[in-house]
Amino acid sequence: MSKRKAETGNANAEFCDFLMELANYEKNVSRSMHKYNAYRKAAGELAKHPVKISSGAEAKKIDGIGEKIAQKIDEFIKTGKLEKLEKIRADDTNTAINELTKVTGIGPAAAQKFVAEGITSIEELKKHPGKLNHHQKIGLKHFEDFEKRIPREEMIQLQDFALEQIKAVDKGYTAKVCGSFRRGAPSSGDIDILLAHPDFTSSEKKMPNLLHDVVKKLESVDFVTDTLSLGDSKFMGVCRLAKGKGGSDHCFRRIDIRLIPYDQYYCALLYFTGSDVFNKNMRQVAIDQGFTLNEYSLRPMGSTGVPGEPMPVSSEEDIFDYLGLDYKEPKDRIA
Ligand code: 8DG
Ligand code: CA
Ligand code: CA
Repeated sequence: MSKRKAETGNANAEFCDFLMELANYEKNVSRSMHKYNAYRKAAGELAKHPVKISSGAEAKKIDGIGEKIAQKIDEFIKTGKLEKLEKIRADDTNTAINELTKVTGIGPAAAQKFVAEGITSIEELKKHPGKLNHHQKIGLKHFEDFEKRIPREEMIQLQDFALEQIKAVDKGYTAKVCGSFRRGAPSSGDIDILLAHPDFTSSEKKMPNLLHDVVKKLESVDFVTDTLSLGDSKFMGVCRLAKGKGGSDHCFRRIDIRLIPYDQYYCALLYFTGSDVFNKNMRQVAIDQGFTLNEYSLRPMGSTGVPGEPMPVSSEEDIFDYLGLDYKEPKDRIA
């Protein structure tokens, strides 16, 4: 998941913002994933609610919003702030942990360790390069750039360039930019590319070269500038567009490329298009309908609790169909 705030454009953005701030506190500081998920779900539901909520009681009618969150909404409407958040923000340890987890490669555990050692800011981190692994070093080097969201216009340029290079390696590749970009977001946190090739299916042995050849190509044209990690099927790295008109430099951007077995492409496409709250809800529908859904497949659950063979899937629509759902366009996949 990206570390930046979600794109706005919803009637309840104010409420979503404070719920996400609480969610991040639970994830990074309290390490309570349960509360983190509850706040995130509430924010997701509010984000897709078409009108602005005017009271906690009204919010409570929405699925995923209980008494405690309703009370916070009332407090925020009445006072314009939240006592709990004010306290969280006033605590130096909390703010330090939050700050450090903004660096890609620094999770809550690493951040807490740094803070315990007295490293409490990005500036302090820069004085201790020896304590950082490769991923964290690159994250710190490009910290300011990675904090910036990528405008849609630049996302389109990044997409066009990357996909053209991929096709130049082998016309057989299928490649698509998913994540928030595919959902039509006005800006994105990073570039998420799904890659598939008919030669590689889930019954074949791994074919890491299909991924590695693409990464090498993108490096050779000075698009990919750093590697954070490279495995058989997943590349995490940094890229940058060549100088724009007038020679102005573009920012360094985070890019993820995943190689997906050809027969699992549509389940992966659905998953990596998100949003993650939408995915969570869809997985629950699958369970309710007697299936199990993940980034690889949709499988019927037998009475013994053992999933059966994957359903044949040749489009995202197929997955919605099996679950008895109306198809949702990517732009509508909020929650
Ligand atoms: P953003 O980059 O613009 O901030 O948003 P995003 O594109 O929606 O988020 P992302 O963090 O880049 O993840 C891409 C998609 O992957 C996301 O839309 C849904 C799916 N996804 C989940 N759960 C998780 C997860 O825990 N980690 C990651 N990396 N992706 C996830 O549903
Ligand atoms: Ca993304
Ligand atoms: Ca991503």
